[in-house]
Amino acid sequence: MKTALITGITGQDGAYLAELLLEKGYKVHGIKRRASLFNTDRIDHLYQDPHEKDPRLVLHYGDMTDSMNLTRIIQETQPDEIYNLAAMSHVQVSFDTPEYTANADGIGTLRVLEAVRLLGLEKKTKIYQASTSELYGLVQEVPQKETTPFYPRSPYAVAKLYAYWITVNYREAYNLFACNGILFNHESPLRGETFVTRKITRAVSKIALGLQKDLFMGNLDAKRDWGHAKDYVMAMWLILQQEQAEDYVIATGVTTKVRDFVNMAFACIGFSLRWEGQGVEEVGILETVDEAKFELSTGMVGHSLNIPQLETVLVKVDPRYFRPTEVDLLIGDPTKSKSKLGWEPEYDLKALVEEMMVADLNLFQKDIELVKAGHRILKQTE
Ligand code: NDP
Ligand code: GDR
Repeated sequence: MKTALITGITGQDGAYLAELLLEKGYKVHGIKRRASLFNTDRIDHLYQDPHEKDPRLVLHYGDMTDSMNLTRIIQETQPDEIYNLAAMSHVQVSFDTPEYTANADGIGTLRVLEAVRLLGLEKKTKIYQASTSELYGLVQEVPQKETTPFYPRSPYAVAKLYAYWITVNYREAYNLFACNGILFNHESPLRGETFVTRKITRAVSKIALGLQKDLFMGNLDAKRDWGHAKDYVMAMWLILQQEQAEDYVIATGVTTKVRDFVNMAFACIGFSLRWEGQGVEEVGILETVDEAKFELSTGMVGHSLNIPQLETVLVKVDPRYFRPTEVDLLIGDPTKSKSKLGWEPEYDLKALVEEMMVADLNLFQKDIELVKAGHRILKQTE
């Protein structure tokens, strides 16, 4: 039985990867942070009672800023594969917490690599580093591939640039099997609530259910190459199953504007928007409603009173969500991963948006029931 250690197991990718590795018969160790509330929602369905004999999923308290802790966990678990997914992963928040981001995302990666080296595990342990398309930043070349020069545009991306190169350096200097997966944006119903796709699918679901009036957005013109997290964790695993340690771009090769993601989410509930104005003045206005689709998607037959009136402004721009430096265009070239890893994504963007919308509509429908029964107070704004 192979043993894997996942840092960031409580995050979106950690949850999908843990599920995949358990399916493949691995023993999975994960590092979680101590928090004042439980923070394991995404992996609770995988939980195994530690009192049972030989549980295949084991969680350890730890933090990327604590090298002694990381070294001890690696020594105790003796992993065949480490997936270093833990990071302060929000680009905008990294402008508010640049030093912490550098420590956790940049030096944190060094701590993992150095622990493997110091423990003499160079020949045993393979390391996957969660690198990112944010490294490309200011456009140098499109589509972006493994050889495209980097130009990071945020404290997050700069920290990840250090992590990328220290991974390459440990591979070259110490012959570690250490690889960067340069993953473009990937989303899912498990995506953190403040990333743009999930923010949109949650808000559109709440608007559909009459729980929210409008949606405030930042830069609607940014373009992203969005895939599904489930497809992307498969690529992580494939990267560590190769003979040679190499770096790979994982992307769909299709780019879409944030505004079009908003349109696609509203289309799932039968709404079409008309966009007027420019920059901070831009608004998305409800132009038509397909009532049959609305009723089908929300299950609210006979309750169509929740449908806002035509010509209502549903989307506004709030400059608060603009970043000091933006990444305007990301589009990846997955040729190498397709040919060398045999990786093929199963989801396209339409299927991804639909899955996220169905999940969020379900979530808030359940919330409404809990509120009605007096078990929960629903936050009106976020
Ligand atoms: P999430 O933000 O959903 O998850 C991040 C994980 O890291 C969480 O488990 C979080 O714990 C943990 N974490 C954060 N800081 C620390 C710390 N100091 N010590 C220990 N654990 C910590 O990210 P994703 O799952 O989306 O992404 C996984 C990785 O891939 C990240 O490194 C991200 O930067 C990178 N990436 C993501 C892409 C994407 O589109 N999703 C694209 C390219 C790269 P907690 O739950 O307690 O917050
Ligand atoms: P990103 O993801 O910065 O690409 O990083 P995010 O979803 O936060 O932003 C994507 C684009 O949408 C624009 N945008 C908004 N973003 C947010 N969060 N909220 C808004 O209201 C909003 N309005 C417009 C942003 O300006 C940006 O252009 C993600 C993270 O998962 C990183 O960890 C990962 O490395 C990269 O993807 C690849």
